[in-house]
Amino acid sequence: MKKVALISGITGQDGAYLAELLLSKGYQVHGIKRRSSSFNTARIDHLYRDLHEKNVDFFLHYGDLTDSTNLIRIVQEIQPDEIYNLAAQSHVKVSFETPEYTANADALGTLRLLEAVRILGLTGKTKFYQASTSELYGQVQEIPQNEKTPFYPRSPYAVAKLYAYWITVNYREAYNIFGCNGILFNHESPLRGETFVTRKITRAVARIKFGLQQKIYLGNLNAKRDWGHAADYVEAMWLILQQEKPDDYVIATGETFSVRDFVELAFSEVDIRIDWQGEGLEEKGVDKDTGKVLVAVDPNYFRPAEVNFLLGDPAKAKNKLYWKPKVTFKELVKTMINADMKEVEKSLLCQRPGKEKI
Ligand code: NDP
Ligand code: GDR
Repeated sequence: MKKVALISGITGQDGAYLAELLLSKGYQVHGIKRRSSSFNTARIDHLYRDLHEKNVDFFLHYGDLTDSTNLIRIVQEIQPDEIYNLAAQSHVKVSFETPEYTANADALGTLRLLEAVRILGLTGKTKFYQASTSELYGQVQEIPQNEKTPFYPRSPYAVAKLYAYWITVNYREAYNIFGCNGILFNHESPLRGETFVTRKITRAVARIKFGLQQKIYLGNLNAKRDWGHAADYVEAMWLILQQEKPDDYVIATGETFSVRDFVELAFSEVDIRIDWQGEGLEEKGVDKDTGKVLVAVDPNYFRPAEVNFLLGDPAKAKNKLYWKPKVTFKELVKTMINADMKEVEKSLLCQRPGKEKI
């Protein structure tokens, strides 16, 4: 019998990598997707099979984490062995503008899924993975951050995720659910949403290189993050649910870099060297060879409360899960730049008359 997994947030970055991983391991994979007026399945279209074909192992269900009855019905129908709760309003800055919705989807959404498992009497069968986050550490209380570091969330997103973290722990203790938190530090990839800082930078660098954009506006260049590759991190999610006992794990690289470092490295991948001039709001990134301003600071991208520094300690994951990240920071930046350079090239070819149509 194939193992059955249900992934909420399957249309997102992590959902796409995780679905691919679980299919490669022989799982039957079900995903929850939201109804949208435009296509929202671009990241998983390559996994989709016509349901009339034989031996289809990939299924999508319409649903939403704000709709309990829908979640109960899906869980009842699928009877999953494993649930990966990846769905969330995941943008920290946006959560300051939509705090109530973020709490509803990210905090109560987690409760709704856990309740579905409990109400349906699946606590002994269904394992539950919660997508917890390094944002829980917020205003960091110790360096580096591990599973015992106190939390101090700094955004409506992080506060909602704090509830989700503890309700997962609570259902484990109260009802014996195999519920686990993966406290994942930032992880990126060519599939990263375009408004997160890494992808925003790599897209802009590619467009600037091809002359489609003059410069990029960013917020806090000093923020430091522990950045890994999403493909490595979904492997950790799976490992967390394969252990004998449910537990919580920090997943990180153990290295931290600033947004400025990321910008510099991204430009250097396309042979542009950046010189930093000025300070604070006046800081600019200038092309060393041409003198053109390529990076400027726009305070609109500042957050009402910022998380300035994150650095994870993945020792527990290394010792217990035998997990370690494969992709280095430099390789991550290179992979993302190469992918965005190809995207821009492709879009340019499509526009030029007389060129081969793609
Ligand atoms: P994305 O933003 O790429 O994906 C989020 C997914 O959640 C999308 O499929 C989105 O659907 C779906 N979603 C949003 N709201 C709802 C809702 N109300 N009901 C159902 N589905 C919904 O996030 P990532 O893949 O990067 O992250 C996955 C999870 O891990 C998130 O919970 C995030 O908060 C968390 N996390 C991410 C980290 C990272 O660095 N990437 C680090 C730590 C935690 P749609 O496509 O329709 O928008
Ligand atoms: P983060 O990711 O908030 O860490 O949350 P994001 O890439 O949005 O920001 C990282 C840091 O870069 C600074 N920054 C900017 N950020 C954005 N988005 N746009 C800008 O122009 C910009 N300029 C500077 C930010 O201020 C911040 O300090 C991500 C999400 O995936 C969460 O869901 C997840 O939980 C955490 O990572 C771990």
